Amino acid sequence: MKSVLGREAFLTLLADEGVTHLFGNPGTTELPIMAALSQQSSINYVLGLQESIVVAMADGYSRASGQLSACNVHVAPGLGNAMGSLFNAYWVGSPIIVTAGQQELGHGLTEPLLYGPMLAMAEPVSKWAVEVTRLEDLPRIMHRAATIATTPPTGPVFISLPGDILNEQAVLDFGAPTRVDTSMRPSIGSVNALAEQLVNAEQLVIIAGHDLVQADALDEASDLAQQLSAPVYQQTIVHSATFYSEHPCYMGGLSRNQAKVRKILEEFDTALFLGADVLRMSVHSEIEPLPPHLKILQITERPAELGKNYPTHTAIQANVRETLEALTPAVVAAIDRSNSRERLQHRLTNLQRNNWQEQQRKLVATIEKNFDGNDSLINSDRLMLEICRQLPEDAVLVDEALTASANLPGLYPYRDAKSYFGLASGGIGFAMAGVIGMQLAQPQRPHIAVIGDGSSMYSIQALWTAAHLKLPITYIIANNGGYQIIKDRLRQLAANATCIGMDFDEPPIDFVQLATSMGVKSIQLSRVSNFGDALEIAIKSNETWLLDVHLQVPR
Ligand SMILES: Cc1ncc(C[n+]2csc(CCOP(=O)(O)OP(=O)(O)O)c2C)c(N)n1
Ligand SMILES: [Mg+2]
Repeated sequence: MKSVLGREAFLTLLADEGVTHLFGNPGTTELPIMAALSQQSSINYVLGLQESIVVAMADGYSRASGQLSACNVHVAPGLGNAMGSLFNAYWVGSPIIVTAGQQELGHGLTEPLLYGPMLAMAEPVSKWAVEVTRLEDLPRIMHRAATIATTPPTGPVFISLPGDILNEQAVLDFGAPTRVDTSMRPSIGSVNALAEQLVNAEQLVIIAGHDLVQADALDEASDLAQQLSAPVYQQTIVHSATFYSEHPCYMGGLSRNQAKVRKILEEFDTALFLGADVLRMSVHSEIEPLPPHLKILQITERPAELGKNYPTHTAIQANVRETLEALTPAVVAAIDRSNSRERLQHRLTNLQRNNWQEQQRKLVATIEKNFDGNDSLINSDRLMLEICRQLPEDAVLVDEALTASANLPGLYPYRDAKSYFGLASGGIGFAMAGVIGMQLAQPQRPHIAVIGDGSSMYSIQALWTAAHLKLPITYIIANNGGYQIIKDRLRQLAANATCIGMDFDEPPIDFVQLATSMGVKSIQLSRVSNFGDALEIAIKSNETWLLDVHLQVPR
């Protein structure tokens, strides 16, 4: 064992935990880390020009790779800037080690510039928040942080790094990483009982959720649905590709509208929530989305989601993929035992009349019908259709376009678990930076991010990082000149209200100039044909592009 500086140990420990990129924004309290970075070659530093961007990049990296990521923000005000992004990462369960430099131990007591209670700030949005108070503890803290972050329910952890700890030298035992094996199956008894419930249900529905993406279990979920000929809906909050859209059993999203959800679920007697939250909603409604007669069966690795809001008949804490591997054969056996195959297959014929593919066909026809030629001005549905038509097979689509992408889940087929990422927590401003982390995690895949003009402006300076790293990302700004969704909701609340503070018109925002100023190629478009051509050029260029698409907005 040799003597090392704390700052060098910090980077070595990150590398030992499998971290390859450190997303960051430096200040004086991070200088020790910046000094150490220049002495090593295993960790790439990715500069973000504001801390919310730094954390969103790490979040994007973890969401796309499923792996631990790391980021480093500046002391209290920097962590403050990062809170919105940390909220998003916590909500979606991204395993991130978030660190910040802190003033030297004891110096904080005198309340110098920038000092603040970082642990108290980070705690509500972290699985664990800790300050290193002895260099000897650094290896244990780093390894424990990584273990906590990566163990389901996964999520970010926060470590405060005082300057004197980073600059101190000591002989350290570096320890080693631990990854907890949580690939747990329920007991055979539970699996068989669940299989019976599923086969004997008169009217069964499956709700596909986020755990399926995290566990990469889309094949397994498809097999189960196929065997049961059960309709599958996507969970209420759409933020990832939870099921194969073109599967004959797939019916589309449940939506976040209580009345619609209630109407869909009303006709079933049993619902299997497969790695899904049970009806997490957005805005309040007097309507209860869950029909009282519906029997809930739920499988998730996130214990706090089990039986959280509703009595749950069967609540299983287990890995969805492992459970499905045991459950589907048990279901097949139960079907054979009860001679139910014919009854179940009959369901499939009914489903196919109105499944996702059929709905998509109708939606495309409606959009086409309202379309008067390639030279026409583009509206949001046409924009989404063009994007779907042009996307290369292996593309990743990142979506934060709010009203403009309302019909996107009905048009864009999810074909693998890492092909689509949407707004998760409701906190906007993720996508501009998130797509950078995603691109770094899946570098062989072209990335296209469609983002509302309003949402993009929360983190527009992420463009600089994309340009700096020369990333093949095509940003598409769905530009409707303001906060359309807020306008729509205000009109629902008070029909005659004037929309104050929701338009970007005096002056309008010039996205082409913004992009150009940060080294990103850009063009403004408003016609369908021009958009199609520009998108093709942008995707093929292998460079960062921003297409500023001015949309026709219905008044
Ligand atoms: C961090 C954060 N700040 C504010 C909001 C409130 N909000 C939700 S949607 C929205 C407007 C989004 O505008 P844009 O991206 O242009 O989409 P559009 O509604 O125009 O389709 C705002 C301000 C939010 N959800 N999150
Ligand atoms: Mg807008």
